Amino acid sequence: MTDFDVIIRGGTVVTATDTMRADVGIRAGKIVSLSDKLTGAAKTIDASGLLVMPGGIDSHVHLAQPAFGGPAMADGFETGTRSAIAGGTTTVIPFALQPRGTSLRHAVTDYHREADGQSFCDYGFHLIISDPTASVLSQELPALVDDGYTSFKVFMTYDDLVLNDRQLLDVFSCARDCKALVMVHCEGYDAIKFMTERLESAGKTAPYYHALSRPESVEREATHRAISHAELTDVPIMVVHVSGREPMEQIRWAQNKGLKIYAETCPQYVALTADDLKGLNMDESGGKYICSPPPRDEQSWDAIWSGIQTGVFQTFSSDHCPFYYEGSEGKLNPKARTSFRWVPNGIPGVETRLQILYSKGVVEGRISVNEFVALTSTNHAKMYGLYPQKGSIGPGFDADIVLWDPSRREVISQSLMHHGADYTPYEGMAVVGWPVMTLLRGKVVAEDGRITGEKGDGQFLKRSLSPFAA
Ligand code: DUC
Ligand code: ZN
Ligand code: ZN
Repeated sequence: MTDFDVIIRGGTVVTATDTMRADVGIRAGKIVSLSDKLTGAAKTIDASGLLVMPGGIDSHVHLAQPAFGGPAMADGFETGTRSAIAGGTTTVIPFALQPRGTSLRHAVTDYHREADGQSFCDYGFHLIISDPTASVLSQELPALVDDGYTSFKVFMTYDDLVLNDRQLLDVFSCARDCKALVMVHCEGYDAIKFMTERLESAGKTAPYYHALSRPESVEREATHRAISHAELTDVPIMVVHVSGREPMEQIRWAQNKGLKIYAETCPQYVALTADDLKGLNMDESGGKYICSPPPRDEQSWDAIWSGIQTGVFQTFSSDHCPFYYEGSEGKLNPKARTSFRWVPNGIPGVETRLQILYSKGVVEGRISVNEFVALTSTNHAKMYGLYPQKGSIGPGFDADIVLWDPSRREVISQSLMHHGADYTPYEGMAVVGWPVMTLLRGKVVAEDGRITGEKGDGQFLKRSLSPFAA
């Protein structure tokens, strides 16, 4: 009889608050002991020279979701979660999207069908509300929140998803009653439509014009509007995928005013720029980088870092929203070649999120390793009702762990990826720091680029209410 199923020996344990030399003892999928020296396990993993950190939690990924008005996604649950564990992420929170005119409960059932038995990592669902009818607001949402779907997402743009101001206010007010947390996509619908039509009539249809069709002012205006609606309805909100200084400053202003406005940013806003979208026509690679909000410029990177360093942002998520580049379902599909307007919006990134933040953040001296853990794991667990089951290393937490080689140098490339997409937007980026082993509830599910877990290892997570929504 051994005391532990697994001991992780000789590593440096890093949490959001502490860094310590300790062995980690695991039993029945849970961390049960942290101590100077542990013995007596069926399996011992040598972590000398490695950081032992909580598995990444990526609270913003899209899997098996029909495109925002276009082709099928490159990742369902099998490939998307396989990519997650290869990159050191052990929990993802994708979205169950309500198509207009349908019930949200049906949408949730459909997404469960996609995920159940297919997932390599644990998962929950946020609810995308595109049709806030009286019955959705008064019956479906309260019942779904009770069932563990404790966060919503609403859009201020996209033909099929946009909510008008009255609808936003109705959803915010419902969230206040249900104690759910609302994530808001802040870009103004009419301004984007106006700019898109103007650019197209001037023949400006190449991928780069996607960025010009939705400049930072469009995001700033919508961010301010969402904040004002949140203030009016007295409800906390999470502004997702913030791309640059102007929206960030709106959030900082609101936070300084005492409003409960939270914010997320993503790798593309510290690693890509609108120049990546440049290309004379669709055959050049610009379309690979089309996502919304679009990447801005290097001054925006500095602004985002200042927001990270001063606590404006609580979470760093991938916004993994993968489409193929080639082929009839890809960003180069025939209709998409006629204008940037038809290129599906989104890029893959669940597998490279941690490496980009570690390299640009910790290695380049912008954040501490403890802040890295907070931004990639702990804060997501706290924000979305998974704490203290997930998000740290200590007795009682699920043994979701990434062993991290802090000095390993790699160059990100499609050949290393496990996602379904046929490219990575970060191709050629040199990074320092790489995940070498991922454990999900005590089981080794990825090791040095090899997947050792199985489809179906991942479990659905019924989430508690967010303490940040209260
Ligand atoms: N919003 C997202 O959250 N992801 C991808 C595209 C988008 O508009
Ligand atoms: Zn969005
Ligand atoms: Zn997204």
